Amino acid sequence: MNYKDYIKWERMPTNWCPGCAIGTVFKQTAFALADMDLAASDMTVVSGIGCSGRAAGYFNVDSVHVTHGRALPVAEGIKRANPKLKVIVFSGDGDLVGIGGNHLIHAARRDVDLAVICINNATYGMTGGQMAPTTPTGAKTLTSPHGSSYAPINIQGLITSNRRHWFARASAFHVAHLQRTIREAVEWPGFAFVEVMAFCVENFGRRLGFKSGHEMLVNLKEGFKPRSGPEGPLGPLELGVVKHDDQAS
Ligand SMILES: Cc1ncc(C[n+]2csc(CCOP(=O)(O)OP(=O)(O)O)c2C)c(N)n1
Repeated sequence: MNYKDYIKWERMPTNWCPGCAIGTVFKQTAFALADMDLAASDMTVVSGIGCSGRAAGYFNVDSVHVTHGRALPVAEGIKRANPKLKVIVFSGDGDLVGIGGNHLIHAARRDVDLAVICINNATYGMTGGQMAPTTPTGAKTLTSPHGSSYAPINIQGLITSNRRHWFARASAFHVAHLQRTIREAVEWPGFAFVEVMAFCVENFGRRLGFKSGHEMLVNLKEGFKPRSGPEGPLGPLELGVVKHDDQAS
């Protein structure tokens, strides 16, 4: 199949702002699905609420756009009802890690066979750029005008605290790596979580002094690098995969 087959063209253009990172991740997901030649009838996409969550309506497959924070339990229900389906969750950090955080802990702990693509723009983008659990310390947001005084949640630590786990960090700039990572996540038989480092120019980036999506892309390019060592946890600015399969040995 061609990547264009996975997109609902009649819904274009998307409601994402010019320069938004979500479109890039959406397109790389379509590329990865085409690379796997996955039939639309063999997969489904589930999204929660938020700008990232709008993606469910743009994939040309059966998909569900569910209430805020509830993408994982709905995805799990679909997987349990039809285990042959590849179930992909495409949603934001606020949805998956903030309001849906408890579902995340337990879906990962139970190793539910889902591929989760989390757009981490470090804010609640759709509602105006409030501080999220992923917001870096010191970052100015709508609700932390003097800078966040909290440490961001350690998503990698949370996922990899489970004996069997698959966690990846990718970025909206490093697209070849992102596409390979999404493919590996969909193929992994268990809970696979891709943290995609992204950005929100309109509701977050401008407060930080960025003038365009391009400037924020350059920031990702300069900030994040592929992991330097082959094993072990990723450093905070490293991209790569951390996995452990205790069923394989
Ligand atoms: C139960 C509930 N609480 C709050 C909201 C308001 N709300 C809508 S989108 C959103 C933030 C989504 O943030 P994120 O998942 O990071 O997605 P982004 O928009 O940044 O892509 C919030 C808080 C809601 N719709 N429902």
